[in-house]
Amino acid sequence: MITQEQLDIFDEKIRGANSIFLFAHKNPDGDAMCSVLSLARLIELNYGKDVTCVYDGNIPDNLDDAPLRKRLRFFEKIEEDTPVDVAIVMDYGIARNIGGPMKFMERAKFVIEIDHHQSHEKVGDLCIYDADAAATAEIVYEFMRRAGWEMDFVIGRLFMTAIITDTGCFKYEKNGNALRIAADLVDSGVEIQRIISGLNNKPRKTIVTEAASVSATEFYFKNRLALAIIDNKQYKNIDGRGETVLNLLAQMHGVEYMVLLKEQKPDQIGISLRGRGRPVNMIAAALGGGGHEFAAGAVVHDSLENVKKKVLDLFAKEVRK
Ligand SMILES: [Mn+2]
Repeated sequence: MITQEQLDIFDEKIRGANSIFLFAHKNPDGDAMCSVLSLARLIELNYGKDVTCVYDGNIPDNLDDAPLRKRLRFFEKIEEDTPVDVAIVMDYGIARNIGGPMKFMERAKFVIEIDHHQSHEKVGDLCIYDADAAATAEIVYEFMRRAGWEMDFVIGRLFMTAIITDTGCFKYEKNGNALRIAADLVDSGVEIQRIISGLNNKPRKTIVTEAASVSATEFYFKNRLALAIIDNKQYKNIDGRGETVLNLLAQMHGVEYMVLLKEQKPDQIGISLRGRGRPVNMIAAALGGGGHEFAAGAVVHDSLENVKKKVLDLFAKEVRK
């Protein structure tokens, strides 16, 4: 629930700011990126203020065609001593996920956070948080409505892109809100099909690598857990996520848990976990990560072999329950 007090503080701080920075988690996904870009444009449209949008890590290739994509600047390209009056950090989960833009947050006079992650760690002076939102963009949309801001078609497309990516095309919606917002956006002229085909533009090498990883999937616990691997040699071919791998595994009969291990560096393994109606966030937490109930992840600094054993040991306890 967005309160009048939150609206008032936000309004006062934005009005008084000359330098506003927006960012989300490192390696932004569709929701992280589009939440930042939609709020940036809303502030420009409704307050006439210029904002700076920054990121760390990589943005997946399939978001190349998203509106305003070019407005995001790599954090190292910003001049070191740029003052920050207000920093708005979005869709980040825990502080460690913020990465490079953390330095802007640390020297900001006021920090606003907007998030929907279950593993949420409060870092801001003003916290706008809703664990029931299927995407951070949903909170931005609600905030916009409550504030009575005007929006435009570009903002509508950004909202839809965020909702579609974070809900996996509405599969992971948590209540009717994502659908209600989407319905309003469709009424205003946003075309779901066009946004989805805009997102279907991964490089060939990514799909080929993801398909090969699926072919080599290993199965455990009477086929209830499917585990796929992308080794360090193949890792450069994917956009950092390997979402297609997890989506394909989730289509297999009988599979309840999906695990993807990505060897980002020889001793650094990215772990993506998905559960079909089965929580996986506590396993991510046990590995030092976090996320959502049915979609979570972690990064562990150890060999691929050791991480695989660790993950399977954790699941063994869970599967037996
Ligand atoms: Mn999100």
